Amino acid sequence: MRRLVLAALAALPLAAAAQVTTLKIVSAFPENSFYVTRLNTWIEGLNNAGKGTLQLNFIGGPKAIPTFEVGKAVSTGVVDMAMSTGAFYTNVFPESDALKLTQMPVAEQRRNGAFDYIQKVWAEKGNMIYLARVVEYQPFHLYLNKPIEKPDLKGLKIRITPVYRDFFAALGATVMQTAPGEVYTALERGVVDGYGWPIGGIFDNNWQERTKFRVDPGFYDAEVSLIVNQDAWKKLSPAQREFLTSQALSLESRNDYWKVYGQQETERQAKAGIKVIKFEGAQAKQYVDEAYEAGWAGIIKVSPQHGPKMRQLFTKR
Ligand code: 173
Repeated sequence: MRRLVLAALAALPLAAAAQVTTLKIVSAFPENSFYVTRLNTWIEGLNNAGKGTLQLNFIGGPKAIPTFEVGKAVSTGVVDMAMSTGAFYTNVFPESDALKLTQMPVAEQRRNGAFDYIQKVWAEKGNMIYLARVVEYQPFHLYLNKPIEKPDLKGLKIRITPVYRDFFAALGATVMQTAPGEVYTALERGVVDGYGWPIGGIFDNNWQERTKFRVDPGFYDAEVSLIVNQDAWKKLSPAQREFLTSQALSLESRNDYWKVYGQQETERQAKAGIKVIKFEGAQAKQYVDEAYEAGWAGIIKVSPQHGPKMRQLFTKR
């Protein structure tokens, strides 16, 4: 009897060691993008700190799971986690694209009820835990190879994702959706006259070689976040959940970095010879106002249930 107890006790540390969980994570952005570089640095730190508890296994980018399939893969548990933007998984639930419209930092969203609301919708409609926003302070811009004199895109073919669809269509553009990985080829072949993208990142895949103009001002705020399959999340122990949350929060708390990155990328674009088409004064205000009007109209149309509440929570008063 005593022997049995001792044997059971001796087995305990082994049982505890067996509690290491490895989660599979993918990126909806290309393997060689700066977003992924930063993600991998974070994963490395997490894996060091999480020895014996929790490990992340980076499976890859769109070569592993295509950009617009990543949300489904997380929702169904094909992978446990992803770094994506909501625009890439409107095929799971359409509210996902609303995160581009937030007008306050995610730290404030965590205080004003916006974050709680996002978590509720993501869990109910996407079977996802919305863990942390890892990109912000990155306005979107329109990049062009043909000049325009006013906010009028008639006769122009523009590469989009759901992020820009309603706004660029409202300005008269013919729109064509592609994943980031297909932008260079579309520009090279002249299939599009321009594209939407945030202020940072166009150099990652050499788009500067095929870009003549950037239109200012920017609009919205690029959102890239970490999402977790809800079933995988529930299987984690409280300690593992706490660890993953604190690691994600640590990355999120360093989002001020994106302000510096935006500055650097603006300068780099100028050095690369990209000219700025700048709307000013009332025209600039009208351009940005129209972006938000068109964006919200699109969200509310597909989600009369959550759109109005999100608009209220996401809009700066
Ligand atoms: O692919 C895109 O243009 C897009 O929707 C996006 C969203 C967030 C960050 C970068 C790009």
